[in-house]
Amino acid sequence: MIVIGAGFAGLCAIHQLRAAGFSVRAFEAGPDVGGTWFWNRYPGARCDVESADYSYSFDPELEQEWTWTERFSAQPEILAYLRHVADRFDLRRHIEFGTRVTAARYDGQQARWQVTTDSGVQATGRFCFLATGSLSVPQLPALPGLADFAGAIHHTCAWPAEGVPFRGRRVGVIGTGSSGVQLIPVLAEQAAQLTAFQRTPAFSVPARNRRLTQDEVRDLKQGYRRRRALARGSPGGIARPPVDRSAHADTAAERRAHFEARWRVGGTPSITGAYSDLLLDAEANRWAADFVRDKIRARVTSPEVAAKLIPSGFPIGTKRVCADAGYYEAYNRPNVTLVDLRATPVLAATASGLRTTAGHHDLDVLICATGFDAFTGAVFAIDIRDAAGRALREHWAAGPRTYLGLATAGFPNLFTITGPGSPSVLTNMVASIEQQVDWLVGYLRALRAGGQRETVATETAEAQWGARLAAAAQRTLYPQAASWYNGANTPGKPRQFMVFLGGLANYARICDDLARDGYRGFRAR
Ligand code: N01
Repeated sequence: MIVIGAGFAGLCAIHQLRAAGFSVRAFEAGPDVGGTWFWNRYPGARCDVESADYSYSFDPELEQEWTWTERFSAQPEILAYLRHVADRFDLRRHIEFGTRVTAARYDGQQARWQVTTDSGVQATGRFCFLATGSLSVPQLPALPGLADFAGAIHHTCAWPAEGVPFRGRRVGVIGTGSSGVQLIPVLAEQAAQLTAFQRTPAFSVPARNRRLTQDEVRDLKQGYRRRRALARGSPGGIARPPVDRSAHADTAAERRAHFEARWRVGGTPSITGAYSDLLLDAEANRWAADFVRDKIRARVTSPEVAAKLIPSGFPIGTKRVCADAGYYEAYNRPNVTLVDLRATPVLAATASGLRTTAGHHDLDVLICATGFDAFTGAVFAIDIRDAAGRALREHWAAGPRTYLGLATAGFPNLFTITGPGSPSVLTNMVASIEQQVDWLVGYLRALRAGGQRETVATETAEAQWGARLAAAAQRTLYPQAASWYNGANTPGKPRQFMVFLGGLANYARICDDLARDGYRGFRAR
């Protein structure tokens, strides 16, 4: 088995494949394990899924020996966890670090993948797992003059290990998505002057992170089995049952009280998960959005600044809701300025800052919190070709085509973990990763038992899955936003909703039914 990537998905795949008796060789571009959690080490980086859910369930001893300290773990703790997992299960010996896979070619005669790396290493394996991450290829803004900027430029996802000094400096942040929203309040406390360049205001809700008490840690450790079962049976892969009530079932006062109660609890699903139809019904969505807009107004002292921060033009939740700690309050500080790029667009970077239509902003450091070429960026970074030499990039030219988000017609023995077309980013990623890896390992065991060495998704299965994905998206409000869920954030990318919206439990049921039905949709030999 070839595994590409050693983040949550890669480590899980290595562990489970090895446990099933397969030999594994893994490649990781970074110098250590961690993937997303290795690279996104900007100040304030923190998960928006609760620590207790955002962890592996495959080993009860691991659950008992690891102690999460906060409700939502910060990046250093998650990275420490992944390092611990790699060491505890002796996974590192399978991984070649600092080695980027540049090409993968299928040999139809041998039924094997041949991969090439930037260090000149070649390897072959019967199956190839792309554990390359949904959000791992950063995007820099295409600004004229960026190369002339004399100060330091950093993307949030390529943060220097030694950190970046901000004290006494004039710092600019472009981008106010999840990364910018986490970073800005931290930088506001350190920088002499912070200028946030905002193109689209995000909806952000308080994370309400806090340290876990000893009692909570004890209860968590005692309750893991129940918690995991609940998470697996839920749409989001988290141990909280979804709300099964329409927003229309409540009066305006009841809704307000319900939103208020959930606002006090905090976290990304607190508002958009408050009712079952908030992402299906425009009016219900507006009630939720207006509630958050009122909260933003209340959090920002200047009505002019608040007006710039109020999101509009897309339903709440159709671009990812951010979870913050003091984001809006940061704009109440005298050293923080908000630049609305829709009113005053950036014209160019200069040697000493950014020029907008309203004037020049002097900067010593520029941070790009400008997001990722999501889902397909990391796949296309590898020149993947089928036995006839046809590139996966060509097969996906009009948008990614997958069966179950796991496999692609014409590309045998190649699997994407949390790939386009799977529930992935709209669920707890760790739960989704484990479900997919376990299911695939089950399939590979079945193939081995049957003496089969090749499997490929059929064109029909792939087309039907694509139609199902698109139909599911059309039933929701999601297509109304220009987001990285549908490729709109990447210039030139085809617009296609890339997430299966049926939820994790439903998806797992579909996968299990197909398995019982002889892995319908795959052709094996
Ligand atoms: O990236 P984003 P992110 N000029 O794409 C702006 C996960 N995550 O790194 O919306 C000016 O969301 C862009 O503006 P617009 C999470 O799933 C999770 O913040 O395209 N601005 C937007 O404001 C998240 O959704 C956590 O108009 C430009 C921002 O940059 C995903 O990662 C923390 C621009 C990009 O926002 C990505 O988040 C961090 C340009 N040329 C990340 N190009 C947590 O768990 C882009 N922008 C909490």
